Amino acid sequence: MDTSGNVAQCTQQVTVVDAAPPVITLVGANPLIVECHTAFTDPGATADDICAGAVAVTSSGNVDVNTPSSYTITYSATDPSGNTATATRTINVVDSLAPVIALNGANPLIVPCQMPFTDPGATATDACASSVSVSASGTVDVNTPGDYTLTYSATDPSGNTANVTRTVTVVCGTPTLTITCPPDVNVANDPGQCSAVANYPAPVVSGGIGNVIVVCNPPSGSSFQVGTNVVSCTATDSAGNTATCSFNLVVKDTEPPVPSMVTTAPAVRYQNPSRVVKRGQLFANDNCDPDPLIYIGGSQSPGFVAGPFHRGDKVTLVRGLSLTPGSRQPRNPSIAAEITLNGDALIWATDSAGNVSPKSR
Ligand SMILES: [Ca+2]
Ligand SMILES: [Ca+2]
Ligand SMILES: [Ca+2]
Repeated sequence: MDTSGNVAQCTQQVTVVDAAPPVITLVGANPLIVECHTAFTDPGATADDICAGAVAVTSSGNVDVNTPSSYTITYSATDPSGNTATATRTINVVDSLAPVIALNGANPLIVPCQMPFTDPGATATDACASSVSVSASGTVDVNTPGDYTLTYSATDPSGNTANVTRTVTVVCGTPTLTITCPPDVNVANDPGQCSAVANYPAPVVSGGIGNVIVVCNPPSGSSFQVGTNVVSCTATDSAGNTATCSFNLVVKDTEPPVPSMVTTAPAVRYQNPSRVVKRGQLFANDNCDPDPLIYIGGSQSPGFVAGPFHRGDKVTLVRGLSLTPGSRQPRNPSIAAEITLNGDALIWATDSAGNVSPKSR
C-alpha cells in the first residue's frame, strides 16, 4: 500500500528442490580381505539422504572366493527425486595358507641295506589350489648304514610353501621275515548254532626289521560258519616287508536234528486194543540243515525203515499186531505214506552232516 492508499498484491511461488544425492556408508572394512575358500558375505552398506532420510541400497558385482583376485562391489542408492549416489568396495580374495603335505609310507622308514630303495613319496593338498605338486630332495645311500633325511616341499600358486622331512634308516644284516601259521584248527559248532566262536594260536614270526605286526583275518575269537574257513595271516615289518601264511579253521556240525510228530487227528483204537491208528505231521529242527531227513521204524521190527520224509510230511501210522514187518503204501496224495508197524513207532532224523538223532517214540 502506498501513501495514496493503493494496494498492490503479488504472489511468489517457492519450489523446494532436492538436488543432493544420498550419502552411502559402507559397513565393514574397505578394502576387505577374504581368505580363499572361506564363506564370504557382503557386509553391505547404508544410505542416508538429507531430505528423504534412509534410502535403500542396491549392490552389484561378484566375488569368487575360490579364486584369489581383487573384486569390486558397487553400491547404489537413489533418493525419491532421482538423485543417485554410488560407492565401491574392493574385496581381495587371498590364499595365505601353505599346502598340507602327507607322506606315503612310514616315517621313520627303515630299509634294508644293499637293496634298491624307492622313495614312497608324498602328496600335497591345498585349501585354495586344486592340486599342488611335491618335490623331494635328499639322498639315501643303501650301501652305508645310517639315518638319511628326505625333504618334501610343496608351493601353492600364491607362493605359500610347506616342507616336511622323513628319516630313512638304512639297516644291514637283518634276517628274512618269516611267518608260520598254526596247523588246521577243528572245532564243533556252538550249541544251537550253525557256527562257532573259535580262538586259534597266533602265528610264529621271525626275522624282519624293527617292529613286526601280525594281522590275521578273520581274527581269533570271530564267529566261524560250519565248514572250512580259511584264515590268512600277514606279518609286516617296519621296512614294509611282508610274509603271509594261511590255515583252515574247520567248524563241524556235531548236533543232530530233533524230530517230532504232531498228531493231527486223534488216535483211533480198533477192535483189537493193541491196534491203533495215528495220523500226524512230521517235523525236524536242526542247527544247520534246513531239510533234515526223517525216518520211521517199528519198535519190534528193527530192520524196517520207512522214509526218508521231509518237514511237513503227513503220515498215517497203523500199529499192527501180528502183521509182517511194516510197509510203506502211499494212498492219499496229501499223505506221504501209510505205514504199518510192529510195535510203537520210532522216529529219528539225520542232518546233512550225518548226525543221527536218538530214536524216540
Ligand atoms: Ca536427496
Ligand atoms: Ca594355499
Ligand atoms: Ca546239525
